[in-house]
Amino acid sequence: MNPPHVSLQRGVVWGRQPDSHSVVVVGDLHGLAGALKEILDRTCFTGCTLVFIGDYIDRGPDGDEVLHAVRSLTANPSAYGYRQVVALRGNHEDMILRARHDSHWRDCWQANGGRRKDWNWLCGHQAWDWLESLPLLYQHPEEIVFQGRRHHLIASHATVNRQYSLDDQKEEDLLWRREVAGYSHDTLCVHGHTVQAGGVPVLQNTPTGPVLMIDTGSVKTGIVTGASFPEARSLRLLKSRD
Ligand SMILES: [Mn+2]
Repeated sequence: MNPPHVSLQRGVVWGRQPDSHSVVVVGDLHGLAGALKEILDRTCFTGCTLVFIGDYIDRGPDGDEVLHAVRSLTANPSAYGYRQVVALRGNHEDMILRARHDSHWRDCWQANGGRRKDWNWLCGHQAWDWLESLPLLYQHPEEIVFQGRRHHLIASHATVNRQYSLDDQKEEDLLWRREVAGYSHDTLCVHGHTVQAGGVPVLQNTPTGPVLMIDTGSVKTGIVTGASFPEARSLRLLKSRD
């Protein structure tokens, strides 16, 4: 059943149709398994790299199904026609992990849309260690093309902090920080965590570099976005075929 304010779920691929030289970064899902299915229908068996930005659970109706799908995809990406699948940890995963051991965090998790069936899925599938093992930061190994220029691509649930090197980012920042500031002019930062109320990704060209915010609201708007970027090497390949 959908939450009362979401009558329709949509999974939208933003940018170029992915192929084997693409990376697709998927925003906050919050239990919208129907929207996830639409994104998977558009991206599976393309050979692309798929990166989930975290927040699989809470608020929406089917966090257990989303967890199941994300874990299956990360365990065996080639079975679904992906080059690689990476699932990052979001602040809602952080809350449910802390809620296991701490009643304050249990209250916090419940107050933020915690759902018993997500908890039950993690218990029933003995998936707590898997959830805890999820990384906080993704750096794509190839340069991508964004707005006609080559960029490095980094993705994390909340925002990176350019005070620190990428190897030395703080867990608290990557899970919770809302301040939007680019990392460098040749790096595209892709983040979730902060809802973009219009239901479309929002690019912020900050004085320190570009940041693309891709949490398109899920349980508020019904829209989950997968942002697709071509690798720079794919354009070289296209040119050499001309
Ligand atoms: Mn979220």
